[in-house]
Amino acid sequence: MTQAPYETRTGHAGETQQIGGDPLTTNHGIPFSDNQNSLKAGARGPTLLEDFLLREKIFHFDHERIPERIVHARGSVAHGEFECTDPIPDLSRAKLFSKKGKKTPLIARFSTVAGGAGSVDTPRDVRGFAVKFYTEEGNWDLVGNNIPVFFIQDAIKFPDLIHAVKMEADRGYPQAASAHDTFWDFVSLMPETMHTLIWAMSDRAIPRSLRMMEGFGVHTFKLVNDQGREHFVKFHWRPRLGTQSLIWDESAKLQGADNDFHRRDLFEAIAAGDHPAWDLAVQVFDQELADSLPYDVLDATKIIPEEVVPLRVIGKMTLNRNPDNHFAENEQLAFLPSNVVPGIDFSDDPLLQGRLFSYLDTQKSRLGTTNFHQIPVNAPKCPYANMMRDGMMQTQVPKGRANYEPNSLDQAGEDPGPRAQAQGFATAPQQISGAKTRDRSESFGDAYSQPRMYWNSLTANEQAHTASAYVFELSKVSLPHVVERMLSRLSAIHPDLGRRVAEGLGLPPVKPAETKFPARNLGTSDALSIQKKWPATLKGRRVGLLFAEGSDKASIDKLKAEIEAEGGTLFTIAPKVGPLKLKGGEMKADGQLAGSPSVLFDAIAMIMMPDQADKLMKDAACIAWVSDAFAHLKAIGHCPGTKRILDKAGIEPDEGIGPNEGLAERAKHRYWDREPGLRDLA
Ligand code: HDD
Repeated sequence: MTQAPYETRTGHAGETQQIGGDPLTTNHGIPFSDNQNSLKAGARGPTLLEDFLLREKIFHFDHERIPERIVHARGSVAHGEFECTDPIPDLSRAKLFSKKGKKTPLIARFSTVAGGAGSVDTPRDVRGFAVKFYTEEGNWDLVGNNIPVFFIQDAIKFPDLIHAVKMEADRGYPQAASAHDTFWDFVSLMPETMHTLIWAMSDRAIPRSLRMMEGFGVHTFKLVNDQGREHFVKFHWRPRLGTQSLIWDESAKLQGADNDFHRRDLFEAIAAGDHPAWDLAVQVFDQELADSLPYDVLDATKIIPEEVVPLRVIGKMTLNRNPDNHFAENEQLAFLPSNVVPGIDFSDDPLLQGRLFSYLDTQKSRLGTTNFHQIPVNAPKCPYANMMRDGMMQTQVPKGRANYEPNSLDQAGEDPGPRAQAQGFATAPQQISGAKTRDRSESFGDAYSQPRMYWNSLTANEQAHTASAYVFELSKVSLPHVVERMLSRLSAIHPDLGRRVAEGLGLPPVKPAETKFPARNLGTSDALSIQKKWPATLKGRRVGLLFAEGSDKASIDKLKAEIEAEGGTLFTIAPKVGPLKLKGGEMKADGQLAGSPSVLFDAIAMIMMPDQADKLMKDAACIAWVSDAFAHLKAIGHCPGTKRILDKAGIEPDEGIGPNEGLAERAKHRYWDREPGLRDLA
């Protein structure tokens, strides 16, 4: 084969029948004729050492895996593009922001943090939100999360944080869960974790879809224009589908229903041409504003509320192409926060500074070579040239004698190689003075005011979810002193929070933890709540329809058209997938009831004749289907024949429940008001 390795096709030659196009060859290009049988001494005899085909194939298989990422091991990727919608040459000389309409290719990777590569998609966890922009001036990697703050302030604590949250060192569990002793032991000893913790206990940590998450660069970065003028900046991604979350019981059940719920959702949407999009917005401010804030902008455990520094949308990311190969484009994808382009620079945030070191290092460990930048998904799409040479897996063949710089080989008429350019990246000059010390600035000290602001900004329903999440997690902690210490921290955030969580655990209230920096009142920020911004839309959402033999096909078609007209999709489910005979035609279901619980959908509907409904009511899966949808606060549509199923499930009608007519409108919402009557929340 003559294609570059990235484009290498897998041949499909069978023993006797040629299925694909290319001849099946070894890795060295030798065509071979039998991929079914090893070389043996007689048909029933031992395998011969001579069998280089067997040896090469098994050798390669034995070495197929590389170490998974130490954090963010499980992720989903998609290719796309960034379009500049509001150029900012006055703020940054980065070319990707220079012209309206300018497009830059990119790849995005969304991930959970704690679980391994094969773990589930919907645990309570922070989500990674990493974007590699292949700009004309090299790669810019914006390696952020779906939560705008981080657990710790200094990179030196990162290994401790991750050791504490991952499965426990002796027993190797729990996988992909923070609800265990070591995590809460560590965080309860580290007040700086309180702000990110309260975000992680809120619905932010159980997103409905990767397409419905906000993203944040977290740190304060710098923008630098071509006069060298600097501004501080924070980066935000805003999903065009709005920010939406699951509820806890739903996310837990989804882990059984579909481990790949988020990955599948992203892949299927892109495959269907429903390309998810985000606005890229910046919060830009100067040193003077930074100095006026009651917290330090270099502290990654703090946000700057949008009410203080508004967001300015400068571009749009659209994800429009699925990966061709999971290993090549996801496992081998390597992000480096140190990849910035001219016009973007780092701040002195000590967490960011440590990250600049860590990511380069981890790529060598995972990808085995300093030449990982040559892997196609990591390689810049612009030319690159330097005097770095050789190393394991060098796939390029540099020409000429010049492998050092400066050189004067051009005077002898030879190629002297690349030279530094004045317009290339130059670190923004900055005066630094100070004693060499391991101190932490006092300005990083306030651990409770912003968590209090977050708590105060949530709706009553979101507060109940958050307090209940603390109760759930702490109920899994077997060390009473850890629970007590944590309760004292929650009381320091807000007395109501501490009291509600203690009550939820069946414990007496605990006095607020002593601190030099008690919580101040920073007011509220509506932008922090998901529910206050929840979009009324069916776009990107899925309605599950249960039908059976004899259902009215015209009613099904009508409902499908209504859902699709609003941008949603209808997924049909029947006790057997069929094709089933219907009144007015025949239809095959998309899924079987037993394998398609209602957690997979944003709303449900039923269309059935009364006799079929009577039959189905005896199936526990059918009752669970409707009662779960009800408990997960979803809209339910029924027809005259199926109302009896709701009655059997003991479902009290409310505004989310009604005939299939009107479901397309009702399905745009979740019914938060239903929840207090259903669930004993803290
Ligand atoms: Fe990190 C991966 C995000 C702090 C060390 N991190 C990783 C990924 C994301 C983040 C999204 C996955 C990238 C991918 O999809 O391949 N990390 C963050 C954010 C942080 C942060 C938003 C704080 C604001 N990270 C952080 C610190 C350190 C690391 C302080 C170490 C000192 N992170 C790593 C790592 C990983 C990583 C070990 C694992 C795999 C990788 O880098 O490529 O180096």
